[in-house]
Amino acid sequence: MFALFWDHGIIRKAIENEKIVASTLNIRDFAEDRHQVTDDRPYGGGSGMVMKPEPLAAAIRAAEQEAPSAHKVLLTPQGRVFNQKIAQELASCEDLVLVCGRYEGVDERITSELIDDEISIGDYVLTGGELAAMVIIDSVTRQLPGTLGGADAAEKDSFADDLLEHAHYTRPQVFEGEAVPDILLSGHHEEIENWRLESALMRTLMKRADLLQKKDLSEKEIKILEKWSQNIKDIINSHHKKSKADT
Ligand code: 4GS
Repeated sequence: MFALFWDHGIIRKAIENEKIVASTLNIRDFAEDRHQVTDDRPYGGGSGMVMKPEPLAAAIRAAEQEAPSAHKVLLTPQGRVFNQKIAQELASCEDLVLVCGRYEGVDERITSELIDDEISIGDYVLTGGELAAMVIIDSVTRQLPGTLGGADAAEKDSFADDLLEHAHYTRPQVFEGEAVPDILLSGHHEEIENWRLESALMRTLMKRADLLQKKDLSEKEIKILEKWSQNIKDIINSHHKKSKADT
């Protein structure tokens, strides 16, 4: 699963430019028996299998040999829900060991004895932790200096400041009858920045009001929200006046 992941785009560049070093261990290779069994039936009965502790422990310890001070993360729906803040936190770790479970789950003694941190990429169930690990590697890598094409685009990202991105446009100027906003063609950098902030605020209000609720608003942002609020009040007011005049 990881071979394709390492081989494309920004992750590939990050590896080529030695911004990250990445490798995988297959838990199966740490099974002692001839059939390389890594799962077993759950104590207490029931359906589904559990990951055996011995091969998993051996694999984690082998990873630790490579990176003794690594932060060891288990990908599991039981974990804290991943977000940009956690991505930044993990980006500050020198080394990470990401443990991917299969089957119904891992033996609890692995979690309690060998794992530092449990992370979930969201409230849904995957067939394995590998995709979750890739999500984490992807978002953590792009936090590292020198991994993104542009002049550190990670700092301008949505979520870094609890705002969604402003609307984006590229050529052609008119696409299927819809034109690019004039202001973006004007060359007035300050007005363009103001437009982008207003666009970002509007999109966040419409699509993710929960983000705006918890955000630390700047003076400028409050001014914009107050302007909208006043506009809406004016509209409602004139509507009331009209209704009164009608009766
Ligand atoms: C997640 C998740 C996950 C749980 C792995 C059942 C196979 C599966 N991992 N975020 N066993 N959501 N893991 O669903 O990280």
